[in-house]
Amino acid sequence: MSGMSVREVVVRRLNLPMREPFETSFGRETDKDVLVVEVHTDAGHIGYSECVAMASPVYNEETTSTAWQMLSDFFVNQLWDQSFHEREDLFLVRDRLQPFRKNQMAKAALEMAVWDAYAAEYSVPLFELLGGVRREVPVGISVGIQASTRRLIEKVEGYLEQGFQRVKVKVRPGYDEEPLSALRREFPGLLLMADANSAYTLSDVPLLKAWDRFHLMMVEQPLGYDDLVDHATLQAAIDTPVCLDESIHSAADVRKTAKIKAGKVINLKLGRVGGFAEAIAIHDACAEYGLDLWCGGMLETGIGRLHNIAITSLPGFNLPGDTAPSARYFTEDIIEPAVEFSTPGNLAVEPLCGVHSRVDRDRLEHWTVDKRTLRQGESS
Ligand code: OSB
Ligand code: MG
Repeated sequence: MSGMSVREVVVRRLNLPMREPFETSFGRETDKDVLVVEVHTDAGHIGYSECVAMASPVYNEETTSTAWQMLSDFFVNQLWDQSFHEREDLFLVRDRLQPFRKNQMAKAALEMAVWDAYAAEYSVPLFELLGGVRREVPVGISVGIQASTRRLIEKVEGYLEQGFQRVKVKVRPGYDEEPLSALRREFPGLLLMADANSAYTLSDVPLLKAWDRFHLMMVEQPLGYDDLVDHATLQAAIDTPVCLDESIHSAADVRKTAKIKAGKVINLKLGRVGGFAEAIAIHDACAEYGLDLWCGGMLETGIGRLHNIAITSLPGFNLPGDTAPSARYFTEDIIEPAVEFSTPGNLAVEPLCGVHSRVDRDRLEHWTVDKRTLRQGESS
């Protein structure tokens, strides 16, 4: 057999309405401006992935538009002379994209679509291809900033009734102690955590130290998005475990985190780390250094959601992730059936040979606002 090769790549831009706005310390998202990548193989299979870059560069430096441009101008071209026989060959996609600096979300979109296509071409469940073992994974919920504490309590009550296994609240200076103490008062035994999306600085150490009284599972990315050193200073000063999100792009970052004790927990996002190959390396590094690990989210459509579930099946993911069911985000997802709880608070890891069988092509087409097909030899 000559192995899998790629015939063409289709990049789509979608505009998908969200059920409700999601507010963080860096802004408010009301609809999804998102790329979906399709990798078409010579044998006629299609691998899918979602690019989690946001409309504006507020979480990281990428945007939907820059990802579109990186893919069309630089990344897709790297696939034409590659062929994929064994699982090991899939790691070469990451290696080929590595000389280009940053833009991990754009790289991840292409890399994951190749893994997804390989799973389809060789009829192997994607979660097994990744090294997964778990068949059901626990999930928590990430709750955006709310208009009032009363509203927050109501929302959390509803989520707990649905079965979510832990609650993460978004915080920022001025919206922190009040919601956290209200939640702790209302739900004494709740697995509760806070995500600051880099909204604090070292001058807030006394404030963050005072949060020890809330017994949070962790505080996520309290300090600079590009920092590890100050997080180490903070971690030494507080009892609450520090979790890193924005600061982690590679297994090397995980090693540095462990070395200087910048945190005790890693939030892994496939897009932020450049895709599946690096995610596996990060998983292994967390096990090696004894860091806790869970899978974060970027308000994904069903395509990204199914990939998050697949990676979470690896044995080292030891805390509930942010990958909630589709209905938390969309009235109508672009996959059918949507992601739903298998049992309250848990998602089944289905043995999907790539996500193609779940993609609703009509809905995908319906929400597509722009589309570009790239083929070998055709200039962009
Ligand atoms: O920091 O984890 C984050 C959403 C968009 C950008 C950044 C983050 C988030 C979330 C939501 O917290 C996670 C989800 O429900 O997908
Ligand atoms: Mg976060």
